This record gives sequence, structure tokens and C-alpha cells, in this order.
Amino acid sequence: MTDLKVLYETVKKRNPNDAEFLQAVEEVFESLNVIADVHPEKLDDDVLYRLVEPERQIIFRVPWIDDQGKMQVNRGFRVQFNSAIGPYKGGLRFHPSVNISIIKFLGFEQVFKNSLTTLPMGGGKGGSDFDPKGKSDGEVMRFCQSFMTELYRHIGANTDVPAGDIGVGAREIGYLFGQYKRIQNEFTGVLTGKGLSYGGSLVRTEATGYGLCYFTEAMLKDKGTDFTDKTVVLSGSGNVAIYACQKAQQLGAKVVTMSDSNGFIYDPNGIDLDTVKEIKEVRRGRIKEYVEKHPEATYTEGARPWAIPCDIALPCAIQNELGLDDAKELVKNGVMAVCEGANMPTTPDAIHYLLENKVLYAPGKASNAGGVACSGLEMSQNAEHLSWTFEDVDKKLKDIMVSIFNTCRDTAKEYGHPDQYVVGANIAGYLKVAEAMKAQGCV
Ligand code: NDP
Ligand code: 2IT
Repeated sequence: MTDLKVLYETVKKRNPNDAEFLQAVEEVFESLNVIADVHPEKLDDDVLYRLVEPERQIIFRVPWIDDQGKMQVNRGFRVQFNSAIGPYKGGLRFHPSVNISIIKFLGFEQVFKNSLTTLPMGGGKGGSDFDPKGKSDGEVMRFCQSFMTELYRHIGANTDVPAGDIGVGAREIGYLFGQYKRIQNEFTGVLTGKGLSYGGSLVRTEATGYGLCYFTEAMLKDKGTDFTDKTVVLSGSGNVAIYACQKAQQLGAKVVTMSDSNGFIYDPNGIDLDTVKEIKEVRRGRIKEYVEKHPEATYTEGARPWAIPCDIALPCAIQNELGLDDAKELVKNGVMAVCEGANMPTTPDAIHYLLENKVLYAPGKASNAGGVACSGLEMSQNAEHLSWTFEDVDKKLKDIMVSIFNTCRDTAKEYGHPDQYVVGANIAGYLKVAEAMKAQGCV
């Protein structure tokens, strides 16, 4: 049986500067230790030593010309982590903080997440330290074209299918797709999150936020309650946050906060999502502009929303945005559930604190899997050259999220950690990938 401590030291030695990646590996290993206690025969060296090493890591130069005619250079990444159960699949993040550690942590988590969806998708992630904020459409287009001029040779509908993440939405996917098609002379489902006029799927825009609420609803129902009249504190104001807010409101909750990297708004009357959408989706503005239209709301610069009392917290912005002090504040204010829309938003000490205090905690690799699940449905529609209706896709998404919740709950229970969905998610995600890796031999 693998000694996970020894393996973790090996991973640390091999990735000495990759704090986020090591954090993600450590969390998974904590759950795999539970397998070691109950079913040690299910952990073997052959699988584990390969699981923590990406199959392929691509780093490339992305030169582009800005509006002043000046040459700019960014760094591009694609980490193809694991293809045991399907083509590599996962988003692209364009954000100045992007580095190899962040892309590896996201790719590693994606392997387990995609496994949980039950759809045939391996795990990968990519991106760039390019910052789309404040850039013109022309600059974003030239950057995307240059990025794809290298990326195209590494991807394909049956090889690796990128999608959006932070800083990559419909506009960027359009430019990336156009350039891929031009270079390859092939109209194929090589990216997901495409526009509806060229092969995109209904519900993909809403899928991560809606899926998060479907998962949370299943979890609440399991405890005999639901979203009705619950106060929700939410971070972020991007794609995931906006549609999480919309679905939570539709399900009867009152969402009182949203944020961006500058600060957060608190509207005790409940967020007016039309105003947020106008600021964020139409004007690409800042969340503080909300209070101009809603003077009853407050804006707090340089802070996160976790000190606002709530029943449910939905972190939907970025990794490590909810730390131990925030968790203490949430618990003090009587929070019932913390469900992650973002990837790894809760720090390890905060997760432990929430679990010790009996807060229901849903890890992102389970609760935000709706985005990639809907991407899988987009791939199916592309493969059969058909488009399904909104109701059809929404129902499939909901069924998938409920089934992911059931898997997390049942696996956690089976392995002696009832209500620890993070244990259930990691174990269930791992077991499927491990079986496929074993069956395929030493590759
Ligand atoms: P967007 O780019 O649409 O939105 C990102 C949001 O996070 C913005 O409000 C942004 O504010 C905020 N943010 C960025 N950096 C920070 C920071 N350092 N501190 C506080 N807030 C910050 O991205 P998405 O909504 O697509 O992604 C949000 C999260 O959800 C990410 O963790 C992503 O990995 C995850 N996710 C996304 C999926 C998808 O389908 N899109 C699927 C599953 C997970 P600002 O405008 O100031 O930068
Ligand atoms: O983190 C994620 O799951 C995503 N950004 C979505 C990936 C996808 O391929 O749709």
C-alpha cells in the first residue's frame, strides 16, 4: 500500500514552489487516507504516483500588439493532467495571477470533478497571465488569436476541449474558436461555452451558478430544509456569481452581497440582479457602481463579505478567498452551509473549522461541477450535430447535480465520515479514475 506521507514528500520535492498545487494535493490525500483505513487494497503506487504528475504541461510565449502599436508578451499554459476517462477537459483562465502552480491545482481538481459528473471527460486546465480588464475588444481579440496560434496544435474535439474560467467568457471563446477554425479549416466542438449561433449549448452560461444551487438544494433537502427565506452571502460578480444569485433568488432565498476584487456590496433588501448584470455583463464596470442606483445598499472597499450574517455562504470568486477568521465569523453568525462555486475558495484550516462546527460544507469539485457537466452536454450536442432545448439541458444538469450530491453523501457515509462531502467527493472521484488507469496499464 502507498504511504501517502512519503508520496506527498515526493510531490513537494518535485513541485517546491507550487503552493496552490500542493494545497489541492494535500486535501485529496487527506481523503485518500480514509480509503487507507477502510479499503487499503484500493490504493496502489501504480495509480497514485501517476495521478499527481500531469501527463503533459505546455508553456508558451504569447506575443500580441496593443492599441498603441506596442508589442506585448504574455505567458500561455495548458496542463493536460489526466486522460484516463476521456479527452482532457477544463477551462482557460486569463488573470494576472496565473502561473503554473495555479493551472496545475485547477487541472488536478478538474480530474476528480469531471469524474464525478459521470460524463467521459479527463482533466486539464490552461490560461495566461494576460489581464483582459481595461483592454479593448481589439486587444483581447489579438491576444486570443495569438494564444490559439500555439494552442491549436495541442487540442481537438477528441483530444482536449478547453472552455472558460476567470477572465474567459463568451467574447474570448468566440475569438479563440474563430482562430482555431481558421488555422485547422475545421468546424468542430473543440471549445465549449461557444455562442448559440455557432454550436454553443443553451444553459452553459447559467450552468455553474445554477448547478451550485441545485447541489445546495439537494444538500439542504437531505437535511429537511431548502432555500426558502434563507439569507445568502455570495462573493464574486462574474459568470458563476451572477447565475448562482439568480437561481438562489428563484428558489426563494434572499441574496444580500456580491463582490469583486476591489470590495463588496451589501443590500439588506436583496440584490437587484438586473443592476448587477447591467454593470458587469454590459458595461464591464465595477461592483461599487451598484450603490449609485441603490442608495440603501453599502459598498465596503478592500473587504470580503463573510462578516455579514447569513444562513448560506456561496464563495464564487477565487481560490483562498475564505480563510479561518472568515469561517469563525460565519460560524459565530450561525451559518448552516458553505457551498463552493469557485475552485478551492476555502483555505484548509477554514474547512476544518467549518466541519468541526457541523457546518455543511460542499467542496467546489462537487458543487461547481455543473459548468463542466454542461460543457460535456455541449460536446454531446456537437457530436450529434443537434441542439437540445433549454428545458432539456436544464433538467439533465439538475439530475447530474443531484446525482453528484448523492454520490458524495453515500460515499462519505460508506467510508465512515457521514456529512463530510469533501471526503465523499475525493474518494468517489478517485475510485473511477483509478480503475480506468489500472485497466489501461502503464501509460
Ligand atoms: P469571472 O471572470 O466571470 O468572475 C470572477 C469574479 O471573481 C469577478 O467578480 C472578479 O472580480 C472576482 N475576483 C477575481 N479575482 C479576485 C480576487 N483576487 N479577490 C476577490 N475577487 C476576485 O469568472 P467565473 O465567474 O467564471 O469564475 C469564478 C470562480 O468560479 C473561479 O474560481 C472559477 O475557477 C470557478 N469556476 C468557474 C466555472 C465556469 O464555468 N465559469 C466552472 C467552475 C468553477 P474582478 O472583476 O475585480 O476581477
Ligand atoms: O472549473 C471549471 O470546471 C470550469 N472552469 C469549467 C470547465 C469546462 O470545461 O467547462
